Amino acid sequence: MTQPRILQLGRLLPYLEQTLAQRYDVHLLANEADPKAFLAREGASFSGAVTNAGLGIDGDTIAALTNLKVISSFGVGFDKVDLPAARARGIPVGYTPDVLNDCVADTAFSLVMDVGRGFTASDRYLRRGDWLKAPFPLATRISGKKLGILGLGRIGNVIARRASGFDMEVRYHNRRPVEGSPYGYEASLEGLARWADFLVIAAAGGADTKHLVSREILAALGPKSFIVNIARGSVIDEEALIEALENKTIGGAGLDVYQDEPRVPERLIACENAVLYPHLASATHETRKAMADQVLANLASFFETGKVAVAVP
Ligand code: 8YV
Repeated sequence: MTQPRILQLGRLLPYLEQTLAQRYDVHLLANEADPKAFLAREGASFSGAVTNAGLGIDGDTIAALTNLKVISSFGVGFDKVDLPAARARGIPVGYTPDVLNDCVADTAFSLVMDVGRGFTASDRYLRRGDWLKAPFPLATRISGKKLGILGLGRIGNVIARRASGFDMEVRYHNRRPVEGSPYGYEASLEGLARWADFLVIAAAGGADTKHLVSREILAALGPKSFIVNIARGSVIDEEALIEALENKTIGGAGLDVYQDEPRVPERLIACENAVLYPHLASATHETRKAMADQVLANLASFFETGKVAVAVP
């Protein structure tokens, strides 16, 4: 039996690339000098496409893959996958939720701690030799504080659980209250921002949440409170955030995601009251292996049963 032909849009974890190559006839689109011409020539030969959350797959690519039957994406976010285009042709989209919840929540908490206490800033301080001149400035206590979560979903709930270990009170804002949730619901994001000492963004990216954290929300957060984002850069108005950091109208920001990754604005990099991680929330050996296995399981189950194991609803 001939192996299904799979289009791999960009580079993936070596383990995932190797296993895909053992199981399928894989072609890496990123190797093509002229991807459009390649797709026009050979697009019809692919029955599957593998991508990741950062790359996604756009409508033109889906259209060029005229015999595409399945998409398998490495990541929980699908804001860069043209879902309407896939749905219009009945193409299921596999993704990798849940397996990364713990590591992403750990990273959210690291950012809460780091932006509040200034841990990475203190490391720079020591290495610069500044400790020899004066003690590191006092910071903000974490334990017992108020943690607001925008987006109490799979990851938001794990972040809330982490907060209980720090005796923090948790409230959240979603479009609707989550039935049976032990956490307090704030009907408006502005109300949540006003209440919170730390506002953590855990909402999905995409058009529905674009710039939800606006200038007004940042003003409601105020100069003693902090924002943390492990979701998508698009959820925050980055220009308004930079202004708030520069003018110190918020206490600080802990960020793992940005509007135009991996490019981070120089003005943001210059903000000492920001902690900046290079989109690493799920980047552990254990979690990335689990994500890769889910990508493989989604494809395998599709080719065996016609159904993707874990598909975007
Ligand atoms: C991805 C992520 O691993 O899962 C997501 O949505 O943002 C990360 O965990 C990263 O984008 C690689 O594509």
